[in-house]
Amino acid sequence: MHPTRPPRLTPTAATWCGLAAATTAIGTGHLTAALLEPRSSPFLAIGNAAIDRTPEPVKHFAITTFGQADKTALLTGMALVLALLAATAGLLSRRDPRPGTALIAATGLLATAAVLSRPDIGTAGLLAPLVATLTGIAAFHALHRTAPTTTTPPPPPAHDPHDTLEEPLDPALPPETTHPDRRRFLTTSAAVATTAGLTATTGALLPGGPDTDTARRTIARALPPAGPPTPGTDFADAGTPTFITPNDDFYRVDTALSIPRIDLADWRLRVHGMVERELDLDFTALRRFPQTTRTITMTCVSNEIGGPYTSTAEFTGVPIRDVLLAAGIRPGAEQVFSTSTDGFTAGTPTDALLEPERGALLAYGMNGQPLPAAHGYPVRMVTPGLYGYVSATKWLTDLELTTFDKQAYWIQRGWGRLAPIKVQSRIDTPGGFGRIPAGRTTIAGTAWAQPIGIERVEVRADGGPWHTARLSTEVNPHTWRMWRCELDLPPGGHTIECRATDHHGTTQTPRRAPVLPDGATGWHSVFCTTR
Ligand SMILES: Nc1nc2c(c(=O)[nH]1)N[C@H]1C(S)=C(S)[C@@H](COP(=O)(O)O)O[C@H]1N2
Ligand SMILES: [Mo]
Repeated sequence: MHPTRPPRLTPTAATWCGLAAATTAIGTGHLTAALLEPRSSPFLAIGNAAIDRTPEPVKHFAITTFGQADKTALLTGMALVLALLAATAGLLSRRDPRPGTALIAATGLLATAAVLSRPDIGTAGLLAPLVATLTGIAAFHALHRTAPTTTTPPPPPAHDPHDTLEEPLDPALPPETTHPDRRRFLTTSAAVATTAGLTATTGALLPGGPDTDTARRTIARALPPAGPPTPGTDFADAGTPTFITPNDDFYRVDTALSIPRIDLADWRLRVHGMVERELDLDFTALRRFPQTTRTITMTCVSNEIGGPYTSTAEFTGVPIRDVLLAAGIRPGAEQVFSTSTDGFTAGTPTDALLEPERGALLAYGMNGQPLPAAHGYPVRMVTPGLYGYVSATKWLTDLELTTFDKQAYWIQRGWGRLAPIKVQSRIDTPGGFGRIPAGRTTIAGTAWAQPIGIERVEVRADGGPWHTARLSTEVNPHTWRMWRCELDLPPGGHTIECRATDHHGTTQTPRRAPVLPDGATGWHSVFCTTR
């Protein structure tokens, strides 16, 4: 009699055990986090840790390729990797649940480490990854015990049927799938799948954070209402953006996978380091400084030539300068090192923040509304003329006056320490590879050169003479200007180019440079066909 081989789970059953257990773990972990401390979600913490550790070129690729959807892309990728891990855990455990259990536990440990690496997370944050790991293992065992098994050894490797250590198949022993307790397996599966589905959806649907509505109304009362659009400040009818970007359309770039939710009552701004006296301001104390509203165009260093990462809003807040002067700056404090609740940091030259005409703000209002959560609620920095990564920390809680020895988030990753915005212009219409009627054609677009301001924009077709474009009314040198120009285009293919000049006479260079390390240069060109 042939020795009977120990029963093994069928591959399908093994894969199902792994996948169902992993989904349960993710669901219960996410729900526990949503109830206790949203930032401790194991799934999101792994994603955040991945963002912080992603090599710079990949991160840049993600921002420019997926744009505002970069986070969805990351989460989808993570879900795929986790599904693969889960299936592996199942398939490794066809004979014995221990290898899969070990893999789930190891992933749980990884998630715990990821949660702990988030700033500002107390020990309560440990509960979510713990619950996830334990429920994952429990579900795995419950399913594994009742799953259908087979006594058939795996077929010998296809490449050489003789090169195998497996004993030959006994023709007297036909492949046989045994299912000791089909009913229990089905009920367990249904229970596990329901738990996974319910916890994941509830976790995702819970607001996951403090109720900010009342606080938002308080802030809203302090804000000047957004004024009517100033006539002549854009050529939206010709295809440019509107001069003021509605909050919902304002570009968003940050490393936060889940948007930090801050309770205004808990919010503090600490000003410390090389100062005469430390400040610890709550929102009421911040509001005692004089309030101002300034129209500012923000620009991201990751904006490619012709790219969309620039927007304009009326920001309301208090001048950073006033707050810094209240703290008293000691000599040698080269930079103001700002920190957000989610651990992002930026270093802004102290001198830039002290220039009265630059007018950097600690902003809490945006276009007459309290700052939207995605744009830094309750308080963020906005500094005209500097790219956002060195000057626009959202969810701000800490300003430290220090030297440039201390390196902020993107500086550690190879980006430039000083990041003045470069003079730029962009063609908004016609769009690239557009087909338009031949003859008189309107070319229109956007130009910016904060904090100096746009003096002139020129346009040309097919390398011909430059034509000076008509500019929209200048609101202030810290904002973009729209331009338009009529060109005669005969039928055929045309390359349109534009270049801007700032009020100091600096003209945008044609030399192409990538966004790394301190912002792209070059002329934007679009190719269109006229008929
Ligand atoms: N906390 C935090 N603040 C941040 C960032 C971030 O990743 N985290 N990104 C910065 C960058 S690179 C830019 S360009 C601006 C973008 O601000 P917005 O998303 O409101 O447009 O925010 C800055 N402030
Ligand atoms: Mo940015």
